[in-house]
Formats: sequence, C-alpha cells, structure tokens
Amino acid sequence: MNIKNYINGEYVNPVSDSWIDNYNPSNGEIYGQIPNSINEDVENGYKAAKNAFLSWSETSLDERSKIMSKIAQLITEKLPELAAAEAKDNGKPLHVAKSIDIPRAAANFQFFANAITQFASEAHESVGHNAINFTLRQPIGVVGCISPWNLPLYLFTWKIAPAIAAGNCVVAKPSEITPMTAYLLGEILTEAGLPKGVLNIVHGLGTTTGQAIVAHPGIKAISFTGGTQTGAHIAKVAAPMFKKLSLELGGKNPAIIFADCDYDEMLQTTVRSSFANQGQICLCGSRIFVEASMYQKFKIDFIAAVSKLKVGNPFDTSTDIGALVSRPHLEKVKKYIDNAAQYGGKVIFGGATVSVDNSEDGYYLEPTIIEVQDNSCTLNQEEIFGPVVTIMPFNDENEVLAMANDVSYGLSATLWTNDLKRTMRVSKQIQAGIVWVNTWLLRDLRTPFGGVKNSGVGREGGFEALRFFTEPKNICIKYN
Ligand code: TXE
Repeated sequence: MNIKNYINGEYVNPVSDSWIDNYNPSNGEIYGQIPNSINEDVENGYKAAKNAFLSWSETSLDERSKIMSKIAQLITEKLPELAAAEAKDNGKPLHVAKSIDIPRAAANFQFFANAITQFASEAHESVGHNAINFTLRQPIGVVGCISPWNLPLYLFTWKIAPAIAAGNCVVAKPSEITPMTAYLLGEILTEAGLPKGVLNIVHGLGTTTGQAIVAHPGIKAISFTGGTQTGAHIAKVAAPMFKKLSLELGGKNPAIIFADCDYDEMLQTTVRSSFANQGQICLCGSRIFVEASMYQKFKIDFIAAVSKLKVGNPFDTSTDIGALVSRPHLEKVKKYIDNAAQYGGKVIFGGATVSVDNSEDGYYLEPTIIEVQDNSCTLNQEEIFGPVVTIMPFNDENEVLAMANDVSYGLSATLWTNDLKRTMRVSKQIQAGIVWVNTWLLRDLRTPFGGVKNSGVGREGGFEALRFFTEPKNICIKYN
C-alpha cells in the first residue's frame, strides 16, 4: 500500500511521484511505499501551516483543548488497528504496542489538551518605578517536529501535541523507517475536526525531507529526537538562522546496583530496562554496574532470567522480544557483538541472530549480555541501541559514580539502593537529565524530560514543552 503525505487536511502524493520502499521487519518483506518528499512538499506543508496559523493561534484554549481531547479519544478507539500497524512497521511485540505505544500517544494529546488550560505566565511589579511587567507567551508560528523509529507514534505525538496546544502550526516528519501510524493519524486529525493546515505530515528521508524542514527559513523552531550525529548536524544547519532547538539524542545509561537493594524487584526491572522494545529505547540501562559483593549472584540470576525471554514474531502473544527495526540496524548492532573481544568484552549470553518459524528473513537477535572489564571500552562508550547490555562489578560509590559519568552521554540513570543518603548523594552527582531510583521508566508527563552532554539540549514534557513552543515577550507598563 502507498502512504501519502497529509498536507492542508488532505492526503496527497509527493510532487515528484518518487517513492521509498517500506519494510516489514518481522519477515524482511517490502509491504508498501512511502513518499520520497522533496523541498516542494515541505514548502506545501509550510504554506498550509502558515495560512492556518493566524486563525489557530487565536482559537480559544477551550476549543483547542476540545479538539485535542477528541484526537486522544479517537486514538484510543482505534487502538487495535494502530497497535497492529505499529507492530508490523516496527517489529515490536503487538502487546507492547497495545499497552505502551498507542495508549501513550493518546495520553500525549490528552495531557497537553489539559496542560494548555493551566499554562500561565508571570508578572513582575517594578516597585518604586510605578510599572508592572507581564510576560506574554506567544506561539512561535510554524514549527518543525522530526521523530525517530523506536517509539513511532509515541514520540511523534509527544512533540506535536504541545506544539499545537501552544497555538503553533506544524510541519512534521516521522521516521522513514516507521511511517505507518503517523500516516494513519491523518484521518484521525480530520475526523477530530483539527482545522486544515494546523498539522502537516510530510514523509521522506532525513537527508532530503528532514533537511528541508530544518533548513526552511520560515520554520522557526525544531523539536528533534534521534541520533546524536544527526542532532549535531541539525544544530549546525539551524544555528545561523537562530532557530529554537530541542534535541533529544542518544544515551548510554548506567544502571547502578548496590547490594542493599530489593533484589527480586531489581532483577525483574533490570531485565526490562535492558531489553524492552528490543533495547531500542534511548532510556534503556545499557551499562549495568553491580556492587562486587553481589556480582557473581547477579550474573547467574540475570542470565537465568534473560534466558527465559522469548524472541519471536511480533504478533505471537508469547513473544517478549520482537524484530529489530531494520536490516542495517541489525547489522550495526551485530557488529558490536561480533567484535566484542576487540571492543573490550566477552559475550556471556546470547549474541546470535534468531530464525523464527515462517519469518526466517526477519531481523531477530537474541538478548545479549556482555561482560566488560573496564568502562573505557568501546562497548561501554558507544550507543548500541539494541538488545545488548554490558555488566561489570564495582567496589564503592565513588568508583561507580566516576564510571557512570565517564561517558559522552547523559540522558538517564537507574539507581538501586535502599540507602536514602546514598540515593541523594549519587542522584545529585550523576550527569543525567533523569534519575530513576528503585524503578525504571516510571513517567509522569509533567516532569522535564531530556538529557545533558551529548544526549541533547532542552527539555520536553509538561510546561517545559509549552515554554519551548512559545516565545516569551516582556511587556512593561508604566502607570504613573
Ligand atoms: O537516526 P536518525 P537513525 C540513535 C541510535 C541509532 C542511531 C542512528 O543509536 O542507532 O541514533 O539512528 C531524521 N535532517 N537513535 O540513523 O537518522 C530521520 O529521517 C533532518 C536514538 O535511524 O537520527 C528520522 O526521522 N532530519 C534515538 C530522525 O531524523 C534528519 C532514536 C531520526 O533518525 C536528518 C533513534 C537530517 N539531516 C535512534 N537525518 C533516541 N534518542 O531515542 C535524519 N533525519
């Protein structure tokens, strides 16, 4: 089937009539085509957005909120169809798409439908000057949202929802590797009554379509989630035009396990934080550090728990680990495993590709555990972004903190301990945007979300996202 662009409220073919193959990761087959959009398509999206802006930015908060709630409701109603499309397009288990991806996409719209009705700005009285200042937070205009393939509709809507809630109009591009649910969103937007042009969805490659969005002088802000190298490139293109940027990039997150933790809960959650979504979540704990006194026990139990995970077809209800998203990505991940010795580690579990019955050409890989000796090795320094974790022991708090921070990334960290003082000390010193203590991926959408160092700049979530998608203006009134 052919996916189309959604511009000015209509599904349209790309102007060049050029198409890209869309693959099903579970069996390696091409099952559709997506637009290979060029500058003109982005320009059409931009024009539609620009035309819609004045009216949308003046639309009352109640009305915006009502339309966004309707979008959330329709996503929920169409959950089975959307989840099946996501599992087929991405390779993730259907039950994951049903319980995580699609409910969260609905929650993103519902959350910002509510949040915009509570968003407020500040006033500063200039005492002694007979003047009052207030801050007007105005929408930016036309903004660009570019999202990746690991949590397709989830991350696409995480950007779009705050952008339109704040009164902007959007040109958005989902990943060319997983375009399907963004395509299906178009009909939901129409059904919900979102005015034409408020949200335009343009499909295509990063280097052409994505690049056209980033380089467009009329698109004043870019919210991007994806690889660190791509983020650096986007920053370079956007900087001379002084665009506002929110970049959520890669991670190489530490999971720090102290011997005083609640062991069973830690073990169960660490299996999840390592391999959920085939390890393709920027928040996965990919470097596991375990206190030396417990290391051998952890190693045995962790291998035993991971060996129970079933790799299989995304549509098989017993599947824990589905297919990786694409053949090139599988090859990239496999390269780290095959060169483990050279990169400083030893594979102690998994490491092989898996042939799944009736899906022999799918991109399946065993969950893989690699033991490393030194945090400076390649395996602990580079983002692998697959079902691969490293483990190594540590002796004390200072040593593990130094190792946790000795990496170019700084997105999230997970800490397992029951010692309150240690929790505070480590949490404060760890270089990351998010620290989970005795849990993982517990998300409250009001919290600031993003990373430090090479994991990006800016924060998404809650009012942070609404601040990003608005321009503050100070108005100073002298009254005497
Ligand atoms: O991402 P890209 P890729 C990491 C992960 C992965 C690596 C590369 O380590 O192996 O990044 O993945 C669009 N201008 N993450 O290459 O290319 C692209 O079309 C504008 C972590 O698949 O960064 C897609 O829509 N846009 C990450 C989006 O950027 C461009 C999730 C992301 O793709 C562009 C995914 C350009 N020049 C991968 N080039 C996370 N933080 O969660 C590409 N794009």
